[in-house]
Amino acid sequence: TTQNELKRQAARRALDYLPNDDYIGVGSGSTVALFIEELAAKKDRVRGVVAASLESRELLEKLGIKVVALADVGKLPVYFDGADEVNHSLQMIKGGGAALLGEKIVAHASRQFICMADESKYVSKLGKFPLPVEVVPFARSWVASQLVKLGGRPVLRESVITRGGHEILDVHDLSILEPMKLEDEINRIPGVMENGIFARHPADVLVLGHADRAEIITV
Ligand code: DER
Repeated sequence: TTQNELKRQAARRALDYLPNDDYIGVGSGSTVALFIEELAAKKDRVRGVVAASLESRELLEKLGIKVVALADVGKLPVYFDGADEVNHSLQMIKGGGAALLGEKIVAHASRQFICMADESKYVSKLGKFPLPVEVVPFARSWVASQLVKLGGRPVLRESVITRGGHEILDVHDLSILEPMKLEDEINRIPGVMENGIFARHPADVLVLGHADRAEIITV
């Protein structure tokens, strides 16, 4: 079974959480792309979709699924997104797709967060995946020095400017023992726009793709 089949397994099962005739939010990545493809067959059940990333918005529009702005819908009942890592408390590291600022905003504007991932993303401790940190470009070097003090090894993600006009530092070698504390600590560094630790607002449900089936994990 290829990783893509595991992702599709999770994406298909995540669709069971689609509300009837309501708005939903979606994030970014290849698993979400599979979810959007599966969603197209049920698009008349969806009143509108808030896309947290430009790539997802383009895919939704290509498939004729109605896209709406967060400002027009306020609170969303449910948000569907992938993750780079998710631990057993359903706290996540996200940002592999450089859309973490939009994703954290729409996730917080949603009542329920359904995370969909292939089994390789499920870990006991976060931090093997380098932590994406979105920074204001002119502050980049100073922020990097502060992240080194936290025990990280920041690497600038080459030729990436985010939707908000910022850069991404991928921080290696962090041992993330207290995800919530580190999420807040990094966001307090002046020049940091957002970071990829989703611990304050973990997922409510994890749909984990396995070869033979999708597993539902809640905390
Ligand atoms: O960038 C993100 O947060 C994405 O959700 C990413 O973490 C998941 O990407 P994948 O589904 O392609 O593995």
